[in-house]
Amino acid sequence: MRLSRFFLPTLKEIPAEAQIVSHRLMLRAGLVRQTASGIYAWLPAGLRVLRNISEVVRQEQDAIGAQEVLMPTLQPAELWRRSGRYDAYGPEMLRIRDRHERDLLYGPTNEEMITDLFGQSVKSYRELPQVLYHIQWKFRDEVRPRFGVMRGREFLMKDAYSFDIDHASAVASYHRMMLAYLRTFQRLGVKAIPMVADTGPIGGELSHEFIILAPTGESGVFYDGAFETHDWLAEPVDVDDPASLQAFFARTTAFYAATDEKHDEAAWSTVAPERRREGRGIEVGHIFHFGTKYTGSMGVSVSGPDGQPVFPQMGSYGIGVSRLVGAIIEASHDEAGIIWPDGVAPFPAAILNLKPGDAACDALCERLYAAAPGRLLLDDRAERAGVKFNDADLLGHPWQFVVGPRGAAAGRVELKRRATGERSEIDASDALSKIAALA
Ligand code: 5CA
Repeated sequence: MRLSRFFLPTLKEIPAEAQIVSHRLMLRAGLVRQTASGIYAWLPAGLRVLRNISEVVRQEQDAIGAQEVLMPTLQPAELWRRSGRYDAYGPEMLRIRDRHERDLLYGPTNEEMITDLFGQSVKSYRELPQVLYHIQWKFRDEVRPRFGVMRGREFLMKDAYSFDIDHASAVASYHRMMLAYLRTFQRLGVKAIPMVADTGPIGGELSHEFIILAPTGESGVFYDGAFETHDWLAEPVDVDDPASLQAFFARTTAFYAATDEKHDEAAWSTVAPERRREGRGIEVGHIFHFGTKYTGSMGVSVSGPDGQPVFPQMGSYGIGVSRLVGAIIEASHDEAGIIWPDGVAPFPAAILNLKPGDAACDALCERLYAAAPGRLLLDDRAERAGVKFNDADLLGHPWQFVVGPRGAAAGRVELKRRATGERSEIDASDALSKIAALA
C-alpha cells in the first residue's frame, strides 16, 4: 500500500475524550473512529489488525477441532424466553421489534442460539463431542462505555460452545480450550494469565478469565512469575488424550494467579518471594463450563448409549477480539506510539522514502516495495523525513526500511526494529531477502 493513497486519517492533537493510552493511540494512528457512544468504525489500518488477530484465533480454534460457523447478530426473543434469560439479562440487552411486532434482540452472547441449532440437528451421543465457534459482533448496552474499544457497546467476540455427553468429556473440552487460549495469546505477542473467575450471568461451576498484563489494566493481579517465561507453544500435550489434558491443566493451575477480588493471602505466602508478581491486567478471554444449564432449561437432549435421553454438558468460551486490539496496545507502546507484535501489525514493515523525486531513492523504494506487493506500506508522501519517522513510530510497524538519498546512491538501506529502536545499515540485497522472509 502506498501511503499517499492510503485512507489513514492520523491526528496530531490528542483527542480530549480518550482517557487511556490505547484509545488515544488508536484515534491518533487512524485505526478507528467513534460513530456513537461505545460504537466504532474500523478504518483500513485498524481492520487489518482486527483481521490478523481473528486469523490467529481461528487457527488455534481449528487446531483443537472446533468448527467455524456464523450465527446472525439478531436473535428472536423466543429463544431467550426458553432459557429464562430474556428478562434476567436486564437493560444491557438491546431489544428490537420488527414490523410484524416480533421481539428480537441484538445478541450479547449466543448460548441459546447455538443450543437450539445443536438440538435441531444432533440426536445421538455418537455425534458428540462437538465444538462450534464464530467470530461475530455483539451488543451490550453498557451503562458507561469507556476506554474506546476496550469497553464498547458493539464489540467483536470469538465465542465457542462445546457439547459433550458426560462431565469427564466436558472437562476435557474445557482443558483443550484453555490450551488453545494460551497458545493464541502467546502467538499474539502478549502474556495472558488464566485466573479462576466468577461465572456471572453466563452461569456454571468452572470458569477462568485470561488477563493480559498491562500497567493500565482495570484489575489488580497477583501471579507467579513462572507465567512470564512459560512457552505454551512447546507444551507437550496430546489434545486427544484426556489424561494428558488433565496433567496440563494441573500444571498450569498449580501456579498461583488471582485477581484482587479472589486474592488469597495464605496461598500467596506459599509462592517463593522472588517469584511473586503484582501488577494490573485486562480481561481478554473468559471460559465457562456450565453443564446442562442451557440444554436442560431449553429441553435439548440426545439419546444416550442406553437409549435414554441425556442433556449434553456444555461450555462456552469467549475472546474479546476487538478489545484485544486496545489491550495489545496498552501492553505494548512507548511515548512515540504503538509497538505492534509481529503478526498483529497492519503491515509487517514500512518502507520510508525520505526523498521522493530523488531518482535513486525512488528506484530503490520501488524495488523493495515490489518484493512484496501490497503487503508493505510505502511512505511515498511529499513530507519531511521527520514527519515520516514520527508517523512510522506512531503506527508501530515492527520493521522500518529507511531509504535516504545518500544510502540509496550506495545501494544501502537503514533497517530499524521498532520494539528495540535498534538500527543497522544493510545492503539492498539483504533488505530484499528480509522483505521476502517477512511477507
Ligand atoms: N458467552 C460467554 C463466553 S462465549 C461470554 O459472553 N463471556 S464474556 O461475557 O466474558 O465475554 C467474553 C469476552 O468478550 C470478554 O472476556 C471480553 O474480552 C470481551 N468483552 C466483554 N464485554 C465487552 C465489551 N463491552 N467491550 C469489549 N469487549 C468485551
